[in-house]
Amino acid sequence: MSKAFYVTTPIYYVNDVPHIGHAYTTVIADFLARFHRLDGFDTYFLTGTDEHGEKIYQAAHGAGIDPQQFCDRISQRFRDAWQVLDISHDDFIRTTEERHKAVVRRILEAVHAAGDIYYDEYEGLYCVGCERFLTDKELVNGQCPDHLRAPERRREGNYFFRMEKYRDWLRGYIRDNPDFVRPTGYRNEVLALLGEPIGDLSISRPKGRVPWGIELPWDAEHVAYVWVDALINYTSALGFPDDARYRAYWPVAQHLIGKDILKPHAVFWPTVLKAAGVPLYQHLNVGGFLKGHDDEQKMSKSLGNVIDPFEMAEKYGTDAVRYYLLKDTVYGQDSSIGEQFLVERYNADLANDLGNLLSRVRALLTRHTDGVLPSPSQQEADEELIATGTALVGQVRSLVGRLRIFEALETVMQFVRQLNRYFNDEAPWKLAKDPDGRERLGTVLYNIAEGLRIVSVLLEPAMPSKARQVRTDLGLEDYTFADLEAWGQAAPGTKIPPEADILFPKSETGKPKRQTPQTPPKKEAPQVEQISIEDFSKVQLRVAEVKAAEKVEGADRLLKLTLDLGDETRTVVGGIAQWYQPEDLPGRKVILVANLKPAKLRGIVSEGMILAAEDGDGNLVLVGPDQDIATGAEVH
Ligand code: ME8
Repeated sequence: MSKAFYVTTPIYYVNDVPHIGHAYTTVIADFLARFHRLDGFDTYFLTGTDEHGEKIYQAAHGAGIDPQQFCDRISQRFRDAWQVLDISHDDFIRTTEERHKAVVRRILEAVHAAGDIYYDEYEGLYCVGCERFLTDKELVNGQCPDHLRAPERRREGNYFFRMEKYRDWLRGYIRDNPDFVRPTGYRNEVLALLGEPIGDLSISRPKGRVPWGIELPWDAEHVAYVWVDALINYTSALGFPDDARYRAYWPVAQHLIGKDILKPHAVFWPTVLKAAGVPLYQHLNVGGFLKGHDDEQKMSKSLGNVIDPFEMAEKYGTDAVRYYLLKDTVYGQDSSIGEQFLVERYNADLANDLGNLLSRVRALLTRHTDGVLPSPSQQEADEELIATGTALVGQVRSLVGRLRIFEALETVMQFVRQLNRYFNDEAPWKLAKDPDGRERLGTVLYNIAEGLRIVSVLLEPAMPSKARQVRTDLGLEDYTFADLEAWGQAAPGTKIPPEADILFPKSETGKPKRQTPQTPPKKEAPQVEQISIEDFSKVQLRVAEVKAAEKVEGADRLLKLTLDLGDETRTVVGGIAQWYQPEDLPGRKVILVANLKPAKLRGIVSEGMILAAEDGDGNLVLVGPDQDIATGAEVH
């Protein structure tokens, strides 16, 4: 294999257990690794845990256990977490492993030998959360903006790396290599940082204060500063400098990080590599933060605003969580996430657009072609579908190459929607009833199955097991991206299995068990009385947040809701029990007709009415604000 791909995640600190932020970066790395494997790249994917330093030492102390035992325990939790999320890493490095320590010593030796290390006294503001000295400029109201704590003033004897010496060189390198740090916003941030003196970097801690680290090769009274120790993992895991993996993968190394650790990766790491005479990595890919829907801050355990990805995986399935994280965030930018949005994405893209199409085509194949993929005879009406389907892999490849992951997935989902339109336009269920329609029926069903084959391979990096299920349900095997450029590779004559589980069962989500929302059948237009704007203005509509919901005893259709309007709380009874589970409603914003005369329903006084839309089959969907807005807001 000639093409190689090497992707790394940050190695996560073991003072915290795995959370959604870790999961996010790791899922993106896994997506890229799986994508490149399917695209014929010799791929290596590294993750791991960062186990030295003051923060970990303090955490182990706090837990009252030996630091190594503490690290073993939490590191294992990361491994377990990655198993739950179906992460396909090739290696998991721990900085307390001997293979890592040896490389740290070797690289520090090289920098020392180059004359770039000296000893000095240092005084500065240290943030233990960041494990680094912060400059005055980095503080917001005297606090570290990431950890919301004031740093400590410290003075101690440290070894220093002559980082400032490499500033001009690094600035030139980043200017000449526009893709070295991406997206561009972060590249500009680094260039701005390098526009002013960056000083030298303290690379050691006296063992008397921080005993938990790797001893410096030339002074056993000091241990390596945790960031220098940690960054070196990207090379130690490859068996730097002699292993074949190092030679194969290091030249194409791509790091994935969150924006919180830009400076160590974009400034400390390249300058240390340069001083040690080691070539630089190829790309630094910087992701934004995930935030809870109303949060300004990133999610983190210490800030107490965490959504648990493992709980979500249990509830909605691993692939749904992976898909959501990849599809509803813009890589490089901050994104708001929440369970409600996950459910919406699940229902719209996965259960409806993809899952329903698969089950509809399977049902027709089973009923009308003996469960066998027919041999197609294409017509002009099929050309557009075939052209889009075969162009897809190229488009997706180009988008993923530029880390536009959500757009890549959206391009695939657009094709899924095109397949749905084709299905509806060609109406195979009607063709089945027409004695002259058999051949056309076969072609239409074949094309949908073939389209789903292409879709399944392109979705596999995001949803490995559901994508395979799409193929298994159609009797198809695995493919690579090379098999997606020509239409017709699903072999006619393939037998589909008679039974299959529903791909994305709606009931799993605890949400309405509606079928695909379809345009309501056109009814005779009812005679609707026109009203004036004055009439309408009599109706007071307000945004309300559901605080609690429960079933009304003895009434199958009714739910009793407690609504918050900001300035008051209301009880409202609504006929939505068939479509909504009570536990799914709290936190949801709805529109309330606030000045409706109270009415008694089943002994409960209902103080208003919530709005819902109804389709031709009598299914109800709650109406809510398009974006988050203050509770109590008036609707005009
Ligand atoms: O910084 N949104 O480890 P760490 C998105 N050990 N990503 C988030 C996030 C959020 N709310 N919170 C965390 C360290 N992350 C060092 C790294 S590497 C040589 C050493 C992700 O456990 C994001 O990728 O604090 C961030 O960079 C990383 O977790 C920090 O993990």
